[in-house]
Amino acid sequence: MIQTKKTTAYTDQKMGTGGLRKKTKVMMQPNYFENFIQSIFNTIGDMSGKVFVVGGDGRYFNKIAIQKLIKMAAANGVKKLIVGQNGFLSTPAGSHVMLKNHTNGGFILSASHNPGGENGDFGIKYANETGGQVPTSVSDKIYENTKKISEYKIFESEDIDLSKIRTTKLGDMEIEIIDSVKDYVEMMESIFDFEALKKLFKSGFTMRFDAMNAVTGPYAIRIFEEILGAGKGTVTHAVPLPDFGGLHPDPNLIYAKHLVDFMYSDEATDFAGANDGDGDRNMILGRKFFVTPSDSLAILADNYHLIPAYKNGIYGVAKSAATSTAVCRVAEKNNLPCYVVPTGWKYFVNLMDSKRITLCGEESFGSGSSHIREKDGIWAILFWLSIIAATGKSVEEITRENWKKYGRSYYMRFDFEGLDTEVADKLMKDLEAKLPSLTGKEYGAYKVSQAAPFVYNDPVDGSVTKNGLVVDFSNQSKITYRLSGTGSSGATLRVYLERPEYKNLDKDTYEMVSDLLKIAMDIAEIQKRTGKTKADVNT
Ligand code: G16
Repeated sequence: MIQTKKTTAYTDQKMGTGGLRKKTKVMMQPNYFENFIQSIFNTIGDMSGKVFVVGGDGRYFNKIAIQKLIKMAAANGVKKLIVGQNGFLSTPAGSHVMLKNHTNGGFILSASHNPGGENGDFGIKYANETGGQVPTSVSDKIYENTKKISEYKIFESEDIDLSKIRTTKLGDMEIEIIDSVKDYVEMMESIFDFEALKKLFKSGFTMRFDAMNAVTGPYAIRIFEEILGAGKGTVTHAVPLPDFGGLHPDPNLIYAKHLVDFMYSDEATDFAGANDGDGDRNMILGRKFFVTPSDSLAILADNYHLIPAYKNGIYGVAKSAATSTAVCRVAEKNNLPCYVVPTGWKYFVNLMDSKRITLCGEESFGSGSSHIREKDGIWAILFWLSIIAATGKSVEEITRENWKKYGRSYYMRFDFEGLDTEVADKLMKDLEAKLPSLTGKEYGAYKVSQAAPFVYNDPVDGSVTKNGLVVDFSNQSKITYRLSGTGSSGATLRVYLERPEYKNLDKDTYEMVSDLLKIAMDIAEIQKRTGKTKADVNT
């Protein structure tokens, strides 16, 4: 039976860079989740004939939230939901299911790389018919609706059993429960040469994949261990747990330190990769070697011709403004356009849909292609394995060759976490006001050539987005400042440093950017304003 329930609006349901992300306990407040979902439905309007995909990364509150979502969809007149078995779908697998079935979009319940559990974070990624997260124009409308919501509709019924692959009904709505892994695996098989990868593992090549106790475990076991023959035990932390077993599922040098330590030990495998909570981020490691996400993107772009799906050519590449310029150097030499967008995967979607780009990526450990409209962690690892299989070279050799060919961008990100929101906002506002006065200023060997906010004019829909503040130096070095859009409380200031070099290719990254770090701290008065003498996380 359909019930209409009265509710009171919350005022904090504005989506950030990766959907709506909050503390799990905030999401679990009475009607909080329901209000947000109903506001999306209200924004869509007529729900008749609509088909959506639903899944999540298995974190705490997922099961309850998915049942609520199913019952609300039925009550709001949705025609059909396609739901991952047991409620599981990685973000890339979800995007693929959306595109494959020509749906109206979908919901991936995940706070991505943020920690899970009752005291962790929960999130909702809402995608439209593009298979990618909605543009700001749509999320703004949803936000307006969240502020005036007064009732929501829900179907009163028993929970739906999601454990079996089958088709069932709730009221008039059809529910198709699908294998969460199968479609994704088929897509990967259509992009990469799996026979070549099988040969690679047969030759004795070793790898470790860390699923960080999150959603990619079952995908990775199927692909790496069962199909490609990488051997049992290749996939670690393979069972998705509601609290990710206490791991912070962000595959970087800090939160996947256990994997980094392993790869710098004598037991190291030839290759290692890790994914985040919902499977869209990736980290690439070789023996005693870490590949920065910016370098990884440049290397993928330089080797697209080795992959069956891209061998006939790619349209172009794109990166976020905070990502290093390495990929654009590759693009330039290969006569490909290189677009620079604000942080947030949604900005790549228009470029893919209009066939302007094929490959794209970000410094935040995300890379992907137009096979879907989200970044894709396992895809990135298969891409790297394919380069290794085709060239017979190690991760380190491939990376060093790329530096020799195109130059090396020494690159680091420094995060100042847990800041008071007002302090952080004021820091950015005052810094922006100060930017024009910086041009021409000299800081030791560094001379400011330009300082301005990053402004993006979307070539497809004409929208204008301002995100981040950029200080460029005459030696091509760059400082970018921005506030994170994925936190669940307080503010995080991210400071991104890049120093391109064409001769000094074997230096220590931290040493190479330490002068820039001092300049960045100084220009933005970080210590004075935040009390922090150093960043909380360096990646
Ligand atoms: C999300 C977006 C990414 C973006 C990242 C930025 O990632 O999908 O495109 O790069 O947020 O995070 P922040 O605003 O904290 O720098 P994810 O993996 O969290 O969905």
